[in-house]
Amino acid sequence: MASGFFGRLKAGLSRSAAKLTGGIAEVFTKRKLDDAALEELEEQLIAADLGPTVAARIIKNFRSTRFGKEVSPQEVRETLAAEIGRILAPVAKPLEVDTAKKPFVILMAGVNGAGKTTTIGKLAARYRQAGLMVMMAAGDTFRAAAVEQLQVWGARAGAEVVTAPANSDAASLAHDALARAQKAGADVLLIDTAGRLHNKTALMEELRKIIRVIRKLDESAPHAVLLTLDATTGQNAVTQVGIFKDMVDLTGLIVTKLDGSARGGIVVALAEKFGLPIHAVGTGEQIDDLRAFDPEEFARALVGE
Ligand SMILES: Nc1nc2c(ncn2[C@@H]2O[C@H](COP(=O)(O)OP(=O)(O)O)[C@@H](O)[C@H]2O)c(=O)[nH]1
Ligand SMILES: [Mg+2]
Repeated sequence: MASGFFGRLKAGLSRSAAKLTGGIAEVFTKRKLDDAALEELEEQLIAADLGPTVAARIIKNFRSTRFGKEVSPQEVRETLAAEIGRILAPVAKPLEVDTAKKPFVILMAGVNGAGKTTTIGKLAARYRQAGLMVMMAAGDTFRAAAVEQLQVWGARAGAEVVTAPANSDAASLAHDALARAQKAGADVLLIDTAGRLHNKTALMEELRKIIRVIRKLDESAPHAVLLTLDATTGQNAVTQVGIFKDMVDLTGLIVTKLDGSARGGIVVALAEKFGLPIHAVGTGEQIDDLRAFDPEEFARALVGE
């Protein structure tokens, strides 16, 4: 299973890796590591979405250990993978569901299209497979299609979906859903939300209100506040974390669409900048395309090892 996952992740990240390693090969074919080479490498790292801070740190490391030496692209890749793995290791934390909470409440935030609803469906399936009773709240009440989409995932995963009529208050729906989940003795409640970032104040108020009203039923809820990010948006994902962090106390991230994206490097930038746990990564649209985040494998896949 691990090798299957790695194969899939590697395939998914092949475009990111091609971008990064293609650049490295160009810079380093039979070449001494001098200032010009380091500068070019730094540009490649930034172009691969690792972010300026990570790029600078990697360059500093290369400079202190290899300056003036002839370096092969293979050596550069290995050093990069090791450095990236070190940056990712502290944030790779699976989401632990505390089954003493009945239910363990997960609030899912993120902009439209990031993959919130899909990820909720995948998480629900995973928890069902682990034998947990799962419920979901269709908190994106603005779009009828969003509610239907969650119902499809509910049917697939085997989880009840609590809905409300279109345009009704998301917070009162979340409240109802938690009350029902408590009554039913559910283990996990996943709350979907809208992601209309063009109206930041309204979105912030909505998310905060959801949290306020569910705390009337369970002071300790929500037990996780996750932000779903679309890797293909590149540096924009960094901006989004900043915005959502100001709205709510995020407890972790899920990065989607790493399959076929050329921007997998963004995960490294996110890890370095925020230090928030990265609980899982999305590698496709299917129900089992959600994987625990393994820093070493990710680092190796990213450099095309
Ligand atoms: N390729 C790929 N597509 C994804 C992934 N996660 C979600 N999607 C797709 O992205 C689109 C938006 O997802 P959705 O869950 O509706 O986003 P939401 O608006 O945040 O709820 C849908 O077409 C999903 O199938 C992923 O990991 N990989
Ligand atoms: Mg949605």
